[in-house]
Amino acid sequence: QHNPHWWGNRNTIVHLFEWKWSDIAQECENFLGPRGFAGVQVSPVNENIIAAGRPWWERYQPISYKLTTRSGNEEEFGDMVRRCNDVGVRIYVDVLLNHMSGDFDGVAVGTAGTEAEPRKKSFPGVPYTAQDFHPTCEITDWNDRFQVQQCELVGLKDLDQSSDWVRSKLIEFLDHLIELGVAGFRVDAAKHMASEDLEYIYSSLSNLNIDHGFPHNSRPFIFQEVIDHGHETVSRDEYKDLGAVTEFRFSEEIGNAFRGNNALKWLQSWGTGWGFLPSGQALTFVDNHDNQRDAGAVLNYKSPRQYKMATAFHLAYPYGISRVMSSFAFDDHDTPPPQDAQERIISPEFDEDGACVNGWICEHRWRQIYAMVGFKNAVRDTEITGWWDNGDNQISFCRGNKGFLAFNNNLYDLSQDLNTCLPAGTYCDVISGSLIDGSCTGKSVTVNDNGYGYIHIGSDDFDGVLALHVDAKV
Ligand code: QV4
Repeated sequence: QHNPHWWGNRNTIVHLFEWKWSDIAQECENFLGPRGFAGVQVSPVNENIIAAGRPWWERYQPISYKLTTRSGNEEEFGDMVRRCNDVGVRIYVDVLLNHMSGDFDGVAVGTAGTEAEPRKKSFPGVPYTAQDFHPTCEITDWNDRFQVQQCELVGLKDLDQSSDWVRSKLIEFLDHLIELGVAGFRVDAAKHMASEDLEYIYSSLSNLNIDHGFPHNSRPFIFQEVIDHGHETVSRDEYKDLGAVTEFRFSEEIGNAFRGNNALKWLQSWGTGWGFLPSGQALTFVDNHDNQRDAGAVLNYKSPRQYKMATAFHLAYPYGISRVMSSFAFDDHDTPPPQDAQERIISPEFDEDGACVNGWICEHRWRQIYAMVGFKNAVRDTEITGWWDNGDNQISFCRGNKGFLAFNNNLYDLSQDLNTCLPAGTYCDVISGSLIDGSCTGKSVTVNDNGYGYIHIGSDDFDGVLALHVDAKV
């Protein structure tokens, strides 16, 4: 179930982390559809515990499968899915099949008002009782398959997916979302469930809803969160044939390269040449909602220059199923999403350039990022050709004769004639500006009859990347 069911030539998924359903519906109509985004990964939709201070991660602690959270209720969710599908933007839901909530003193009340007693493994809203869970134990050895798959991930009550009852409740939940028109699922903590159990669940799901424009017999797209740095006992390979798998090494290595820990020239063999999963099985990202919060190699919005370069490379190099992150500002692991005094999530607000201003970062609205979403659509189905590098941190390449990219991550200028592979003409660099009413607000590059153009990226230019494509010809 590897087909994301994209519409037309679209290519890129955006994770609108913690957004409300009504805001996503508007974003599909006003921004994502017009800009050519293919789909949205939304935060968990089912009822969760209420944690003090409302950290984002409370949504990873389910209480029931009622579709009421701080993002909205079932009616708002259904309205969002329909409106996004109407403008060719697919919805993928982050689903928690591995566990319910962690310990909570006394009776917990969820976001839909349902009561549960997590310590007793009692979730009457489903209902689940203690017999539906694995016995409690802690994961201390991440290379012990039993512990990883049958003990509790950070104390979250671990469902037994081999049980018929648990399977039936999970399938019912997912089928309900399919009925509402979603195109697929991000499966949280997939590594913590046996692949045979997941195979049973995925293959039991309904086909996608034809009333939402999906062709007959379309299978739900599945992408599974499996963190595999390369030497894990429970490996990505056990899951990759069931659906796509998050390729965490992509995120780590692209961060390393654009932080300057690894010369960009080595990116020539990017993808399977680096030991990553086959392209059609890899869900790729520069950062996700977890690893953007960890220190280390991974880049996030707090290093904007390198982040934009890494994202440009991610979207320009033909490898993987691409997802871009759209964050809210955070100081630490527990920072809640932008909320008001009553702890209701607030809607994003935009300045005159369309950038978010009130605590939402909205990387997907940064010109350098949405322009690359357009680039990826424009060059779809072309190969990498004409690779050039300076033996260090300056590189360029073509996507067939439809697009050209150059990067400068050296501390000196890139200034020379390079093969852009493009038809002769003048092109607008969609990173430094935009093509508006036929004129370019940023750098322009004139390509001669041999496909060569003079490329300049100063070491102190605002951005270290330049991108040309056939849909932005002056
Ligand atoms: C605490 C202690 C535990 C103790 C437990 C006992 O830390 O040691 O066992 O109490 O009750 C929150 C708190 C965490 C707390 C836990 C249970 O942060 O301190 O445990 O709740 O009360 C998100 C957050 C977690 C959060 C969790 C549930 O990241 O911090 O835990 O939601 O709210 C591995 C997995 C991978 C996983 C990744 C984080 O292989 O699958 O760790 N990633 C996914 C999601 C992630 C989510 C979960 C899994 C859980 O992407 O966002 O965790 O659904 O790599």
